[in-house]
Order: sequence, then C-alpha cells, then structure tokens
Amino acid sequence: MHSDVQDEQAMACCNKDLCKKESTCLEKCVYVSNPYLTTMKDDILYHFDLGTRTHDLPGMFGDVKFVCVGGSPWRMKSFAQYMNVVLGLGCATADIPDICAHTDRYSMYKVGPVLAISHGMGIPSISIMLHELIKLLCHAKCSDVVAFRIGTSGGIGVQPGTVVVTRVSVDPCFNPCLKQNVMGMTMSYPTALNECLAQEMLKCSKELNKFDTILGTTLCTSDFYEGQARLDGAFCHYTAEDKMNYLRCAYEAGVRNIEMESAAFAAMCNRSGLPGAVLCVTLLDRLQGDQICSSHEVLTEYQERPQMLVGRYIKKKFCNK
Ligand code: R2B
Ligand code: URA
Repeated sequence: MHSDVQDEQAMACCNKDLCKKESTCLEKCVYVSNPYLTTMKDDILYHFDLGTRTHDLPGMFGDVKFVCVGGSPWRMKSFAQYMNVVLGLGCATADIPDICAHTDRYSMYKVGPVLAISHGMGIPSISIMLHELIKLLCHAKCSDVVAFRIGTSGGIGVQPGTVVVTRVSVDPCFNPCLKQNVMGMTMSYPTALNECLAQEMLKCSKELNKFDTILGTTLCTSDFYEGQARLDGAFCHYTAEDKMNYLRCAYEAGVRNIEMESAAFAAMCNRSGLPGAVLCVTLLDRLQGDQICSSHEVLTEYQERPQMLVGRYIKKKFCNK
C-alpha cells in the first residue's frame, strides 16, 4: 500500500532540494513507493516495450538528468532535435531514433542527458506513462532528475501565445489536488508544483525576452468540450451565460489556463520526489470564444515557446555543471 506520509516527505524534500545551493553533494534519487517491485525478477515496462531483463536500463538511461514530456509524438521528436542543436551534441537525426518504436503507445527520444517522451491526451494516458517513466528512472539509477511537461492550453483572460507556468494545478471545483479512485476508495494527492523551478522558468523567459510568460493556476479537466465549458461540443446542456460565469469564477480563483494532464503530472512528481514544472502556451482566450482559429503557422510558432524556455533552462544547467 502506498504511504501518504512517505509521499508527503518526498514532496517536501523535492520542493526544498531545488532551492538549495549548488554545493550540495547529496545525489537525489527518484522515489518509488512499492515494496512489491523489489520482489520481482523482471519488470516489464509494457507500454514502452522496455524491460529490466531485456534491456540494460542503467546503460541506456543512467545519465538522464532532464525529462521533458508532452502530448504529441511529433512535438517530442522535434524537442529532442532542438535540444541536440541547443546543447551542441552533434547527433545526426538518424542517431535520435524512437526508443519505443516497437509500440505505438508512446514515443521516446534521448539526446545526451535529455529524455523526451510523448504522453497522449488526458490523465489516464499520462498516468500510465509516468508510472513506467518513474520506474525506468529508478531501475536506471538516475539521480538529480528534473521533469517538465510542455504543451498547449486554453487561456483565460490572457493574450493567445502567452506561456503559463503552473504554480498549482486545480480540479474543476478549483481544489489543488488529484482525486483518484483505487479499489473504490478515493485517494487525494496534492498538485502544487516546484515553486523554485517555476521561478527559474520565468527567469529564462525574461532572459529570452521574446514572448510573455506568466505564473498562474492551471485548471486540469478530463475533457476538452463539456469539461472545459465549451459551447461547441456534440452535446451542451448549459447556457452561454453559465459558461461565462464559470470561466469568470475560474479567473477569480487565479486560473489562467486550462489543459488536461497537469494534475497527474504534478501529483506523480510530488509522490516520486521529482522537481517538476508545467509550461503550456495558450492557443486562444476562452473569454473570447471556444474555437481555435489561428493559422497552422501561428499555432506551430506558439508551440515552440515552452520548448524554448525548457531548452534555455537545460542549457544553463548542462553547460555550468
Ligand atoms: C492540451 O491540448 C490537448 C487537447 O487538445 C490536451 O492534451 C491538452 O492538455
Ligand atoms: N488544450 C486544451 O485542453 N484546451 C484548449 O482550449 C486548448 C488546448
């Protein structure tokens, strides 16, 4: 059984650790809270098509220091290629293969100390990926790893193209927790993100000085249409006035963007002791409409913004080590 106390200790530890001076020599490992894992001869990471018996996980992944996850396989491939250039690693594109090519569930790319993985849409999809990722980092004996989720979102009261760095992810009732049903019992996990890392991301944006980046609360929903109070889904039982009232309440509660995975990401970073940040660009302002009308070129440029911030952070850490 999982222990809330241990999970909370890991979280407090992960939130403190990133604020400590660089001089600390203590390596921080990824925390897995499951006594059954040590009794298993082999651990098959089924959705990655990797395993402890079939693959040399410490050899393949032991040097990973930065993990970046995002919804689309295409975006994560392009992030890996971008990091190859930013860090001057000089890998040929053919040398950055999809490590999970034998499964079509997720895509995974590694360039130097950076691992980029796609997670699909919604909490169930990212949760499965994160269980296997956290075990992978543990089996590979990785230490001092920092995790990022980059993605898209709908803004509330912000200019489209703004990047929102999540301070805390909230559920549709604006509670800062992820509720998960396990064997009929409701478990609740805190969804605050690492404050120091969030501040560092804002600093990276100031240094880049190319687009607006703000710190805000992120609303995490389990649906894109009714779950986000849209009027353009196949079904809609509420009025335009109900929608606007809900979005205004969200704004009042500090919500600046809406997406679909941050709560699971934050909860699992906290449970595993991984310092994590969520950076999502806003594609539209939901106070102005529901449909995403910008051109393909504009949307592609917007989606490069979170990756530029993460790239800058990793470059600073990697080149100053
Ligand atoms: C943002 O965009 C996707 C929905 O279009 C979803 O994965 C999310 O969080
Ligand atoms: N992703 C979401 O989840 N919502 C939006 O409005 C846009 C992107």
